[in-house]
Amino acid sequence: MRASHEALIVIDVQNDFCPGGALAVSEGDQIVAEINGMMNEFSTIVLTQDWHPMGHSSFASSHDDKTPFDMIDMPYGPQVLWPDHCIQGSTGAEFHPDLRIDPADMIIRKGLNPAIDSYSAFFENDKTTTTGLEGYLRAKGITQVTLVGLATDFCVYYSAMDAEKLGFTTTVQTSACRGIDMDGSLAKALADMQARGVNLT
Ligand code: VGL
Ligand code: ZN
Repeated sequence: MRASHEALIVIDVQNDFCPGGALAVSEGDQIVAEINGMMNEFSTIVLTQDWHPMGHSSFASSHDDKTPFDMIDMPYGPQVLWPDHCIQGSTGAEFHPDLRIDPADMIIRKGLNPAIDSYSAFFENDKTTTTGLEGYLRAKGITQVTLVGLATDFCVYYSAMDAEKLGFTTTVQTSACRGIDMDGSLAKALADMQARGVNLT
Protein backbone atom coordinates (compact mmCIF):
# COMPACT_ATOMS: atom_id res chain seq x y z
CA MET A 1 0.00 0.00 0.00
CA ARG A 2 1.24 3.49 -0.82
CA ALA A 3 1.50 6.19 1.83
CA SER A 4 -1.66 8.17 2.61
CA HIS A 5 -0.18 11.33 1.06
CA GLU A 6 -0.14 9.67 -2.37
CA ALA A 7 -2.95 9.77 -4.92
CA LEU A 8 -3.58 7.93 -8.17
CA ILE A 9 -5.05 10.10 -10.92
CA VAL A 10 -6.60 8.18 -13.81
CA ILE A 11 -7.01 10.38 -16.87
CA ASP A 12 -9.85 9.94 -19.38
CA VAL A 13 -10.07 6.14 -19.71
CA GLN A 14 -13.25 6.54 -21.75
CA ASN A 15 -14.74 4.67 -24.70
CA ASP A 16 -14.08 7.46 -27.21
CA PHE A 17 -10.32 7.23 -26.52
CA CYS A 18 -10.28 3.44 -26.94
CA PRO A 19 -10.27 1.43 -30.19
CA GLY A 20 -13.62 1.91 -31.93
CA GLY A 21 -14.14 5.32 -30.28
CA ALA A 22 -14.43 8.74 -31.92
CA LEU A 23 -10.88 9.79 -30.98
CA ALA A 24 -9.35 6.37 -30.60
CA VAL A 25 -5.89 6.12 -29.11
CA SER A 26 -4.02 3.08 -30.37
CA GLU A 27 -4.07 0.35 -27.67
CA GLY A 28 -6.02 2.69 -25.39
CA ASP A 29 -7.89 -0.25 -23.93
CA GLN A 30 -4.72 -2.18 -23.13
CA ILE A 31 -3.96 -0.12 -20.02
CA VAL A 32 -7.18 -0.92 -18.19
CA ALA A 33 -6.01 -4.10 -16.41
CA GLU A 34 -2.84 -2.44 -15.15
CA ILE A 35 -4.76 0.59 -13.85
CA ASN A 36 -7.31 -1.65 -12.13
CA GLY A 37 -4.44 -3.40 -10.34
CA MET A 38 -2.84 -0.09 -9.32
CA MET A 39 -6.08 0.95 -7.63
CA ASN A 40 -5.35 -1.63 -4.90
CA GLU A 41 -2.23 0.33 -3.94
CA PHE A 42 -3.68 3.79 -3.38
CA SER A 43 -6.00 5.10 -0.69
CA THR A 44 -6.91 8.18 -2.75
CA ILE A 45 -8.05 7.64 -6.33
CA VAL A 46 -9.31 10.32 -8.69
CA LEU A 47 -10.76 9.65 -12.14
CA THR A 48 -11.13 12.33 -14.79
CA GLN A 49 -13.78 12.30 -17.48
CA ASP A 50 -13.67 14.44 -20.60
CA TRP A 51 -17.25 15.76 -20.71
CA HIS A 52 -18.08 18.11 -23.57
CA PRO A 53 -21.39 19.70 -24.49
CA MET A 54 -22.53 19.19 -28.09
CA GLY A 55 -21.02 21.81 -30.39
CA HIS A 56 -17.94 22.30 -28.19
CA SER A 57 -15.46 24.80 -29.64
CA SER A 58 -12.68 22.17 -29.68
CA PHE A 59 -14.63 20.16 -32.26
CA ALA A 60 -13.67 20.65 -35.91
CA SER A 61 -17.38 20.33 -36.72
CA SER A 62 -18.03 23.60 -34.86
CA HIS A 63 -15.91 25.59 -37.34
CA ASP A 64 -16.38 26.29 -41.03
CA ASP A 65 -13.84 24.71 -43.37
CA LYS A 66 -11.99 22.85 -40.64
CA THR A 67 -11.26 19.17 -40.33
CA PRO A 68 -10.11 17.14 -37.33
CA PHE A 69 -6.48 17.72 -36.30
CA ASP A 70 -6.37 21.20 -37.90
CA MET A 71 -5.15 23.98 -35.60
CA ILE A 72 -6.94 27.24 -34.80
CA ASP A 73 -6.20 30.26 -32.66
CA MET A 74 -8.50 30.57 -29.69
CA PRO A 75 -8.52 33.64 -27.39
CA TYR A 76 -6.41 31.54 -24.96
CA GLY A 77 -3.91 30.32 -27.58
CA PRO A 78 -3.50 27.68 -30.29
CA GLN A 79 -5.95 24.78 -30.14
CA VAL A 80 -6.06 21.45 -31.98
CA LEU A 81 -9.48 20.72 -33.46
CA TRP A 82 -10.77 17.24 -32.65
CA PRO A 83 -13.43 14.93 -33.96
CA ASP A 84 -16.62 15.21 -31.88
CA HIS A 85 -15.88 13.13 -28.77
CA CYS A 86 -16.92 12.53 -25.16
CA ILE A 87 -20.27 14.25 -25.52
CA GLN A 88 -22.06 14.47 -22.20
CA GLY A 89 -24.27 11.44 -21.64
CA SER A 90 -23.05 9.54 -24.71
CA THR A 91 -21.66 6.00 -24.69
CA GLY A 92 -18.37 7.42 -25.93
CA ALA A 93 -18.08 9.55 -22.81
CA GLU A 94 -18.58 6.58 -20.48
CA PHE A 95 -15.57 5.02 -18.81
CA HIS A 96 -14.22 1.87 -20.46
CA PRO A 97 -16.58 -0.90 -19.29
CA ASP A 98 -13.76 -2.84 -17.59
CA LEU A 99 -12.33 0.13 -15.68
CA ARG A 100 -12.99 -0.13 -11.95
CA ILE A 101 -15.07 2.88 -10.90
CA ASP A 102 -16.06 1.81 -7.38
CA PRO A 103 -12.66 2.51 -5.74
CA ALA A 104 -12.68 6.13 -6.98
CA ASP A 105 -12.98 8.82 -4.29
CA MET A 106 -13.63 11.56 -6.78
CA ILE A 107 -14.56 11.98 -10.44
CA ILE A 108 -13.53 15.26 -12.04
CA ARG A 109 -15.33 16.23 -15.23
CA LYS A 110 -13.65 18.69 -17.57
CA GLY A 111 -14.24 20.39 -20.90
CA LEU A 112 -17.74 21.52 -19.92
CA ASN A 113 -17.26 25.16 -20.90
CA PRO A 114 -18.22 25.36 -24.60
CA ALA A 115 -15.61 28.07 -25.22
CA ILE A 116 -12.55 26.51 -23.56
CA ASP A 117 -10.97 23.09 -23.98
CA SER A 118 -9.53 21.41 -20.91
CA TYR A 119 -6.73 18.90 -21.25
CA SER A 120 -5.41 19.18 -17.71
CA ALA A 121 -7.14 17.71 -14.69
CA PHE A 122 -6.20 20.92 -12.83
CA PHE A 123 -6.82 23.87 -15.18
CA GLU A 124 -8.71 24.53 -18.38
CA ASN A 125 -6.63 25.43 -21.45
CA ASP A 126 -6.83 29.13 -20.52
CA LYS A 127 -4.42 28.06 -17.73
CA THR A 128 -6.46 29.96 -15.11
CA THR A 129 -9.89 28.37 -14.69
CA THR A 130 -9.50 25.67 -12.05
CA THR A 131 -11.29 22.33 -11.93
CA GLY A 132 -11.05 22.25 -8.14
CA LEU A 133 -8.75 19.22 -8.11
CA GLU A 134 -5.83 21.05 -6.51
CA GLY A 135 -7.97 22.12 -3.55
CA TYR A 136 -9.38 18.62 -3.17
CA LEU A 137 -5.93 17.02 -3.09
CA ARG A 138 -4.51 19.61 -0.68
CA ALA A 139 -7.49 19.24 1.65
CA LYS A 140 -6.76 15.51 1.77
CA GLY A 141 -3.05 16.13 2.52
CA ILE A 142 -1.88 14.72 -0.79
CA THR A 143 1.65 15.78 -1.80
CA GLN A 144 2.51 13.07 -4.30
CA VAL A 145 0.56 12.00 -7.40
CA THR A 146 0.88 9.19 -9.93
CA LEU A 147 -0.82 9.72 -13.28
CA VAL A 148 -1.97 7.10 -15.78
CA GLY A 149 -4.46 7.05 -18.65
CA LEU A 150 -5.13 8.69 -22.01
CA ALA A 151 -3.69 10.35 -23.86
CA THR A 152 -0.02 10.48 -22.81
CA ASP A 153 0.74 13.50 -25.02
CA PHE A 154 -2.41 15.53 -24.28
CA CYS A 155 -4.44 15.13 -21.11
CA VAL A 156 -1.87 13.11 -19.17
CA TYR A 157 0.91 15.47 -20.25
CA TYR A 158 -0.94 18.69 -19.36
CA SER A 159 -2.10 17.23 -16.05
CA ALA A 160 1.41 16.10 -15.10
CA MET A 161 2.96 19.46 -16.01
CA ASP A 162 0.37 21.30 -13.92
CA ALA A 163 0.77 18.89 -10.99
CA GLU A 164 4.52 19.45 -11.01
CA LYS A 165 4.12 23.25 -11.29
CA LEU A 166 1.71 23.18 -8.35
CA GLY A 167 4.39 21.48 -6.27
CA PHE A 168 3.13 17.90 -6.16
CA THR A 169 5.81 15.24 -6.54
CA THR A 170 4.64 13.84 -9.85
CA THR A 171 5.09 10.48 -11.55
CA VAL A 172 3.67 9.33 -14.88
CA GLN A 173 3.55 5.55 -15.14
CA THR A 174 4.02 5.32 -18.91
CA SER A 175 3.23 1.59 -19.10
CA ALA A 176 -0.34 2.50 -18.11
CA CYS A 177 -0.63 5.36 -20.65
CA ARG A 178 -1.03 5.49 -24.42
CA GLY A 179 -0.54 8.48 -26.74
CA ILE A 180 -2.18 10.05 -29.80
CA ASP A 181 1.22 11.04 -31.29
CA MET A 182 0.28 13.87 -33.62
CA ASP A 183 3.36 15.26 -35.44
CA GLY A 184 5.82 13.99 -32.84
CA SER A 185 3.73 15.15 -29.89
CA LEU A 186 4.46 12.00 -27.89
CA ALA A 187 8.26 12.36 -27.91
CA LYS A 188 7.93 16.08 -27.17
CA ALA A 189 5.60 15.45 -24.24
CA LEU A 190 7.91 12.83 -22.73
CA ALA A 191 10.96 15.08 -23.15
CA ASP A 192 9.13 18.08 -21.66
CA MET A 193 7.92 16.11 -18.66
CA GLN A 194 11.39 14.75 -18.02
CA ALA A 195 12.92 18.24 -18.30
CA ARG A 196 10.35 19.56 -15.79
CA GLY A 197 11.15 16.94 -13.17
CA VAL A 198 8.18 14.65 -13.71
CA ASN A 199 9.23 11.08 -12.93
CA LEU A 200 8.56 8.69 -15.78
CA THR A 201 8.33 5.00 -14.90
C1 VGL B 1 -7.96 14.46 -24.89
C2 VGL B 1 -7.98 15.52 -26.92
C3 VGL B 1 -9.21 16.07 -26.65
C4 VGL B 1 -7.25 13.55 -23.94
C5 VGL B 1 -9.19 15.02 -24.60
O1 VGL B 1 -7.91 12.96 -23.05
O2 VGL B 1 -6.01 13.42 -24.08
N1 VGL B 1 -7.36 14.72 -26.04
N2 VGL B 1 -9.80 15.81 -25.48
ZN1 ZN C 1 -11.80 16.47 -25.25
